[in-house]
Amino acid sequence: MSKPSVLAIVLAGGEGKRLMPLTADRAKPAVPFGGTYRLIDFVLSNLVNSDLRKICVLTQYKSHSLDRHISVTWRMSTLLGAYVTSVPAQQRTGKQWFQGSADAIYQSMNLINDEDPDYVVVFGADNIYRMDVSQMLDQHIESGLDCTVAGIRVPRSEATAFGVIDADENNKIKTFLEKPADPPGLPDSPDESFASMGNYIFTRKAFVEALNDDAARDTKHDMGGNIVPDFVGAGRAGVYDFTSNDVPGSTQKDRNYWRDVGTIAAYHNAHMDLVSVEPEFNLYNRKWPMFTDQVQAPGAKFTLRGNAEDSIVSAGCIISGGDVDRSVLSPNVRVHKWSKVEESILFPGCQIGRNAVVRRAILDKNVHVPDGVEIGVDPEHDKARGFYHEEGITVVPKNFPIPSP
Ligand code: ADQ
Repeated sequence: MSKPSVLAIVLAGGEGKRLMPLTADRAKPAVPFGGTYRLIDFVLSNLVNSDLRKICVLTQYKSHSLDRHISVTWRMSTLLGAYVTSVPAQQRTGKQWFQGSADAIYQSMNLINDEDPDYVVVFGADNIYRMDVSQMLDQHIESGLDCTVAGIRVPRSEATAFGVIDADENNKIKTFLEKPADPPGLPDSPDESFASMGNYIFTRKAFVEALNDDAARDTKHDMGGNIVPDFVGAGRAGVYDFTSNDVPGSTQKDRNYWRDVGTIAAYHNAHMDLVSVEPEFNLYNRKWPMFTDQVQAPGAKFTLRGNAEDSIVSAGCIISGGDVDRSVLSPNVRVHKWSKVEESILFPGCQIGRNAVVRRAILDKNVHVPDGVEIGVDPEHDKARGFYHEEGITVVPKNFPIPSP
């Protein structure tokens, strides 16, 4: 059997309002993660590792740093039939930006027509996980259905943020409720719901028809709100159970890890997992590598008894006499004498002065903490200085000028 042709579309237009101020200047998929990555690197690495190499990334909101990251890091060879291209909203069908995620694809229909694929893979750009997409594609093709949705069990209390799936024993979806106020639990586990991961595979012809039908109707033009329920209503949708996914090199612990890092607390938590001794999400699996742009910088340097424990320290950092504990340092960070950085995430170019304290904080790019300044020690003081503070975590916006004490 000849290999099916597949076009992958990555939806990367999300604003990420709940990640403010990290999304004040960049789209959510461009938010840095794990020291050197951006959120979008995870879905793109999964697609490329799964041998899906024709990829269009649909962008919209504050897409400059996202576009730059994609063109610098992810450019592939069209000669080899492999490409990752970012496609900004183009107002092709009228004088408006994309309405919802389905409209984003409808307005970019030329990409599907040009590539002429048998199947279209549509994935979100915001989640941290490792997945062999070819296993989901195999199930989709074998089922003969038009739409397959990836599903994962989540705590019922969190399921209001997701599409909730009820499927029969043959994985055919019976009902799909987008962000229900009172999500149903599972028969074998009432405190859990079966949630859509926002990752879909469609048979091309049926997908194009569904997008055209939806465009002609007065809907929200949303993938989870409209397109998927349409396929479910027609009895043409199945679910792919993410727990059956098996990625080379994954450990029992990091198998089926999937996180939405859409809030500051969830984002911080995911980083604390990365620096734990046995993390749930293992960045060091060389059989399924996560790719990103590697900065041109020398190795991290530790001088004057500078120390880092249970931490990720990226290239170009210098820890001169400071103490770093359970933290993630992006490239080119400086930590000076007698300072303390704990349970924090420091974006590129941050500098921590002498005798400074940074605790349970996220410092966006190029934040310079003057000598003796404390961040994350007194929440009221943090707020008074114009920092964000929520659920015990302080966030200092990009380039924020912090006065000396
Ligand atoms: P949400 O994540 O809330 O729920 P949405 O805000 O549409 O849905 O984001 C989905 C993806 O589309 C994200 O990657 C986002 O960046 C992107 N996106 C949103 N609007 C876009 C636009 N106009 N142009 C381009 N890209 C856009 C969805 C599903 C739920 C599912 C969760 C899982 O609707 O059913 O449970 O994802 O996280």
